Amino acid sequence: MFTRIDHIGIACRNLDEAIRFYRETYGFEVTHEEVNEEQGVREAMLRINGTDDGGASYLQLLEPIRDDSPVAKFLERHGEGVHHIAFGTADVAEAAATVRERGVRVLYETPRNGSMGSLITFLHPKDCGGVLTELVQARTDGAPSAE
Ligand code: MC0
Repeated sequence: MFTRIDHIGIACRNLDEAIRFYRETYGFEVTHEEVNEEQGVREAMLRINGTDDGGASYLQLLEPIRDDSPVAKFLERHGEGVHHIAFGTADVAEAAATVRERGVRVLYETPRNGSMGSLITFLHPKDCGGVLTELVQARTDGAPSAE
């Protein structure tokens, strides 16, 4: 069902400072930046490695653009740090249905738009041992846009 770690999402208060840390400390470069209005974030994707399913694994740095967004609430409660993990799949709707059948709450009825044209959904952290978990169908997996 899942074929890679698609990304690890990291909540930060200042995206430019976080990007600088990852570049100057580890040499990771930003391969993509965008604003996702629906999710309330400005984000940067740092490609770490390719994966044998033809996709890639990234670090995703997330800065909130609204005080009522999930990342803003997380920062207020927990401070900066790992916000979620994301598994890559060739079919996010099918993977979500399978996980739902196994008793985990899927947060979206239908997949929404994620980074770089991907389709995404989230699993409730309280059903996943305290880990907010995202499922990602990358555009390279043949994902159509949710719009
Ligand atoms: C909240 N909780 C978390 C958590 N966020 N636990 C682990 N990791 C997180 N990231 C816990 C809280 O501590 C709390 O537990 C309980 O969940 C309820 O949290 P809340 O913030 O009071 O309440 P809700 O229900 O309003 O929100 C939680 C929920 C929300 C997970 C449903 O954050 C959500 O819908 N997240 C999915 C969307 C998202 O995170 N988007 C941002 C990334 P206690 O024990 O204190 O009650 S966007 C993204 O990543 C995109 C662009 C992409 O990848 O392409």
